[in-house]
Amino acid sequence: MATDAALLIVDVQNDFCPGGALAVPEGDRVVPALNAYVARFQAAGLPIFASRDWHPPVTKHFKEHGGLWPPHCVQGTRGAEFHPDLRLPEGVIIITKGDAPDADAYSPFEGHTPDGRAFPDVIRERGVGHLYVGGLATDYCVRASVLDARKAGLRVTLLEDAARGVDVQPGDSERAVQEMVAAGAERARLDSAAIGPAPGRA
Ligand code: VGL
Repeated sequence: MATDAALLIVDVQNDFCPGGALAVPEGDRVVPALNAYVARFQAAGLPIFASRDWHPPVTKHFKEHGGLWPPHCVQGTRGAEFHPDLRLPEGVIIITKGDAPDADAYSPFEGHTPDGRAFPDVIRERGVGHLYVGGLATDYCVRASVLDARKAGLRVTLLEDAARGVDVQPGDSERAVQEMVAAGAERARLDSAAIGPAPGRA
C-alpha cells in the first residue's frame, strides 16, 4: 500500500449485524476480514477511519417520520455500538454521521470527527490519496462512501471480502459494485497483491 493510503470501515454496528434492527445478512462476517485489514494498516502506520450511523430518536431517516427505514443506530443505544469483535486500534478516527434530524447521511463524507471537523477536510489535511473501503452495507453506505470518494478525486479500492449488502431487491449489491467499478473503483481481497503481506510475514 502506498504511503497516502487509509482504511475506511463503514458502519460495522450492532444494528446492521444479525439480531440488529436493520440487519444485513451475514453482516458480522465482515468483522474477521476487517480485523485483518486493520492489522495491516496499523502495521504500515496508515490512518484508520471508522464511520458510525448515529441517529437521534426522531429523524426523517426513519419510516415513522417520512423516511425509508425502521429505527436503527439511535445515539447511545447498544444497536449503535460497533460490533464487539471489531478490533478498532488506538488512534482510530471515528466519523459520526446522520446525527442531524434532517440528514440521511449514507456517506461518511457527510460526517465529522469527534472534534467536529468534516471528514473530507480531514482526508485532505492528512494527505490521503487512496481510500480502501469495507463495511456495511455494500448497496447503501459503502456504495455512497465509494462514490463520494471518487467524486473527491481519490483512488478507491473496495474490499470485497469485508463488505456485505442488504439486497432489498435481489441483485442490489452486485449492481452497486458495478456502479462503483464504473465510477473508477478498484476491487481487492485480503490475498490481493495490492493489499501487501500480512504483518509478521515476509
Ligand atoms: C445503511 C440503510 C440505512 C448503511 C444506513 O449503513 O448501509 N443502510 N441506513
